[in-house]
Amino acid sequence: MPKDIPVTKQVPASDLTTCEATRQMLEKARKDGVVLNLDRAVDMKPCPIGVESACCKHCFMGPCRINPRDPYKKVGICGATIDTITARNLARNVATGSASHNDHGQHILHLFKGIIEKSVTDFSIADTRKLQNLATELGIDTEDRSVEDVAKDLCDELEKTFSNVDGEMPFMKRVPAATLELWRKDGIVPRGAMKEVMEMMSRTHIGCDQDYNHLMKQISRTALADGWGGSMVATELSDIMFGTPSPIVAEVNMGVLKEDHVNVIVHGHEPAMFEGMLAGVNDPFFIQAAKDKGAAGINLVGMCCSGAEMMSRHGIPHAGNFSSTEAVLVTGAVDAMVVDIQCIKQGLAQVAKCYDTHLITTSDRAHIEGATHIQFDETDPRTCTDEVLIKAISRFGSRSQPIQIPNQVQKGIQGFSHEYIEYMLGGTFRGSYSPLNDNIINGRIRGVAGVVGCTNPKVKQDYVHVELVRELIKNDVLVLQTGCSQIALSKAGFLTPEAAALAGPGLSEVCETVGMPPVLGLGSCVDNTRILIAASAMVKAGGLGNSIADLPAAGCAPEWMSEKALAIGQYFVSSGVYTVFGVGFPALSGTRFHDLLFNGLEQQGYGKWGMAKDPIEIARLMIDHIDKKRSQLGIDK
Ligand code: XCC
Repeated sequence: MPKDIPVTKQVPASDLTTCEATRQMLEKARKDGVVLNLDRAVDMKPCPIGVESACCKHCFMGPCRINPRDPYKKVGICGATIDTITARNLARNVATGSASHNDHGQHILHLFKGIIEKSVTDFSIADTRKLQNLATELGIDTEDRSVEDVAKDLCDELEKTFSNVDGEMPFMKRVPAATLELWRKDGIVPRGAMKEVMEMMSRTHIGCDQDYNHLMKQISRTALADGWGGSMVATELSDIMFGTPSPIVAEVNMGVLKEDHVNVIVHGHEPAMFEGMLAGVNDPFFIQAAKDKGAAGINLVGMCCSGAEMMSRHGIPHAGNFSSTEAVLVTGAVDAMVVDIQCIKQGLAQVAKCYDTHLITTSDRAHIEGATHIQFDETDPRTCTDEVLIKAISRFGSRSQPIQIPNQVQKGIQGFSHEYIEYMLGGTFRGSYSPLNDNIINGRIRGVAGVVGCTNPKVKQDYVHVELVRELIKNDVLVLQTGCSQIALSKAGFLTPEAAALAGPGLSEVCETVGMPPVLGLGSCVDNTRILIAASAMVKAGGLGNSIADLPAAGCAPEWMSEKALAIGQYFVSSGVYTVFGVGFPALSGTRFHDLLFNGLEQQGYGKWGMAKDPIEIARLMIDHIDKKRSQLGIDK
């Protein structure tokens, strides 16, 4: 086994994760002399100034470091205050997060265009009804027109999401009037994503925008260009091309790997390569090739967000979230891990080498030193996916590693698109049969919480996600989930109708009547836009105020780690949602910029940020906010 870089200290594996499968694999890795992310995290001492975002390295006169205990005692060499420094740092985090989702969305649009123009023939339009509905919503004439004509107009319209340099993004048509009015008044309606990200980067250059209140506006605009822009394009067009999710049973955790099968894991974010792999593994030629090597078949499994998306849409099994992607390779059972973009740790290359697993990159935007690159091309997907399968089948035939697969596996119901939630809860959000708004107004459901986002080895894996959600549903708060958080709760068994027994009396009554779990999984991180759409539909259905900020709702990313999470958090705040982050927050408490984020924005009519580390404390903050909104709406009892 190749030598790994050793760590200098270790703590018990059970201190690092509540995921039993990951714990077992971490123990095994240690015995094997292999170092995983969870151990590297213990060994790392994050910079105490950087963690407070009190350091500026936007020019080379510095880096300038501000003392977090006395932040107004000093300014940077250029004179930048702590507020400017922190605002600029957050601005660039949000710009990166927004760029990531918009890049994803633009790729999805490109694929859609390829289908319309027939340069892409391996994919097609799966949901024509959604296509027509979306086109109508965006003001495109659909009457007596072919699907192709409507699709072409929709494509042209959605292109503006990225390319506009002025005006308003197409999806502004979906924003509740009062929310949009506030954005217009403050000049933060996003124009085009490329424009917003470019302007954000330009304004944060040394000596440019140095008023944190003014920077805040562009931070909001750049974040809104993510949630109501590229992410929404990604979700909506992926549904149109690959099918709109509806409830489906899927298995989660490392026990989905099968010792007697060729195991292929797809990890990343964009659905096209994964969809291509799905076609490949069902090809009788490859099934036979696997059997010829002694395998019972080919087992295709997902991880992280593309896994969450494929699980929601097709019930593909899911092996685990962000903190488990290295650990899963320690099973020795993974014949190939195929990746595209985002959240793919470079450490995977070394762990894959130690366990003789093929790590295969497929996107021209993400190569990894030590991995094999096989370019995925939407116009010819099989060239890539066939080569991946040949490598995986061949590795199965010559497996040299002892196999140890944790037997943890949990079934759950996935695939709650916003369309399905609307249908399930009464056809409209305020209707005659058990609709969501009525149940909120009558108090059976106290409010709605979005619990989303990553896992972060600074906290025990999955612990904050699970304990937070447990407390929320106990207090009759309906929980909507995406991303790695959804996987944490799926592993813990909360995405089952039986979990209604853990809910408070009101929520459990609704769950039992409708036959739904108290925790609804909506998909990947771009699918957070389903929460925005559901929130808008709740406002428009009436009875819960005029803007998203009026809703008895709150959001949380309890174990966040990525810049995308900051962009998502900010677009929820700017849309009107109180959003609590766990782990920590990159702004210094007691500074003016921190006060703007955590108080001032709410006074201006937006949502606001919150931060707490303990799950019960996070739940208390969210429930108090929900109760405050209920009382403002006059529906508290
Ligand atoms: Fe990445 Fe999307 Fe975070 Fe998971 S939740 S760690 S961003 S994979 Ni999106």
